[in-house]
Amino acid sequence: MICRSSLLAKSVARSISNNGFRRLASTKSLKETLQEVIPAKQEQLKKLKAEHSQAVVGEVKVENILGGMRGLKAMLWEASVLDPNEGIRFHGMTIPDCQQVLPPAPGGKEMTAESMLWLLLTGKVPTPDQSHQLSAELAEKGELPHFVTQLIDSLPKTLHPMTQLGMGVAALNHDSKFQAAYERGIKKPEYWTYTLEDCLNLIAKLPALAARIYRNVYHPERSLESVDKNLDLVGNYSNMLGFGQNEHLTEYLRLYIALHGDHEGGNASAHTAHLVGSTLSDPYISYSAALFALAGPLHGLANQEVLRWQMAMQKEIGDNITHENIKDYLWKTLRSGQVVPGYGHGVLRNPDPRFVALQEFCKTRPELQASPIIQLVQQTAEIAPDVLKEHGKTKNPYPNVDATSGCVLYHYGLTEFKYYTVIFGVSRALGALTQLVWARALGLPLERPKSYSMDALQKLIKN
Ligand code: FAM
Repeated sequence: MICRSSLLAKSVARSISNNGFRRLASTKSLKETLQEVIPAKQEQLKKLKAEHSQAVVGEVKVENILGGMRGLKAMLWEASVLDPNEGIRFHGMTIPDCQQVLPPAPGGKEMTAESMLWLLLTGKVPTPDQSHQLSAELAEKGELPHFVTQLIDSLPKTLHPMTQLGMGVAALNHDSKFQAAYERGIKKPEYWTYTLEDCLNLIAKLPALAARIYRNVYHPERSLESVDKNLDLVGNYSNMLGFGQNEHLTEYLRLYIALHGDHEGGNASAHTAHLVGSTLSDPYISYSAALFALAGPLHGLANQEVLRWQMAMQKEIGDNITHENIKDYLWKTLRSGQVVPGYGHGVLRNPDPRFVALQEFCKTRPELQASPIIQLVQQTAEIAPDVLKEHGKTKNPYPNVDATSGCVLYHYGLTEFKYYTVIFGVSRALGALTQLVWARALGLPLERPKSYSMDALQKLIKN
């Protein structure tokens, strides 16, 4: 299977290349590949500044200022761009493109987190060898320092797993190469190499950290597997969570983590990482801050909320699941002033292609098709858009990725839904940390938008 999928990845990547769309990376290492692509991007930025600094790409309306900056074109983000109608593209590639060409883990079918990370960082499709070498490099760096395991083990198990994750990630900055180099007084063009080192080190350690939190909070009686040098990042994560024998769940996690890796820059977690990183904070504390943005119910916590809500619906409806019953429950949620979790989006105006990709995964597995909670999620997704349209507030009445991400975990036995946002946090590191490398490579400045009070705004409008 691995040979077939490797060959497929190579041939598809070449055909994409022939369309002038994407180039298969050479045999170079990740750092060498980056070294190769950075000068052209630096040149592009220089040209943009020199030739187009005064070009107008949009306008700022009062509604943007009052409306959480929705829709403002005000951020540079290299790895992905989100189109309101068609969804996310990673360096121009859609999710199905990525599923076709990004190398899977040995014996698996779904793209690995490493191959997605390589694409996000370099804009190139890695060869299977490159992806596996990156897996080996990450596994080599994967164990946690003793003081972090002590810190995590000392936390009360009643502390939310996301708070624990953010604390653990922040503590890892003790060993930041970027911070140490900055204190030594390195030059600006060298910033990105130390940032890359920190980012890879952090991504490598996230599975051990996240799995330790899971073990401590939910299964303190279990021993923890150590990092297996022969496994990919997600293979190790699944193994340390205690699901290493469940190949279906491991494959689902691979897909989920890769396609959740980046969603352009304006979402709250990615933006937070960028903002904090723009002060030259190291990647650990920048990403720790991002995790606390992710922990809000309107953002990453939605996946925990969806499952809680769907199970409450299941309990109330019982075995009598009908179109009318689901519709009534949706209205009951809306009339009580709550949002329907898993629906709506700040940018998207169509069903989320990540939702579609996860649904496709479900369709290929009979056990998932037979699962009552997955069936309920699917039925809800058919009914909710019309209800939300009739309700009339939501700009996007369609399901987002979180409408479905948790129910598959639940079916396969990862039933502790308070933990789900941690998995999102492991995933989102791929994109947010990629941008930190690019921000240093391009020498992006401190982020500092201008704010106004309402009085000052009214004065501005009058003038
Ligand atoms: N259910 C009920 N009302 C909703 C709604 C939903 N799913 N989505 C939006 N609305 C309401 C919203 O609260 C707002 O009402 P008010 O005018 O009274 O404040 C109105 O519709 C207009 O909102 P919008 O412009 O359509 O959405 P926003 O850009 O303000 O917010 C979301 C976007 C995602 C925060 C919002 O759709 C929401 O709360 N969805 C439910 C939570 C959720 O699924 N979050 C996960 C998002 C996901 F992509 C992620 O980050 N992982």
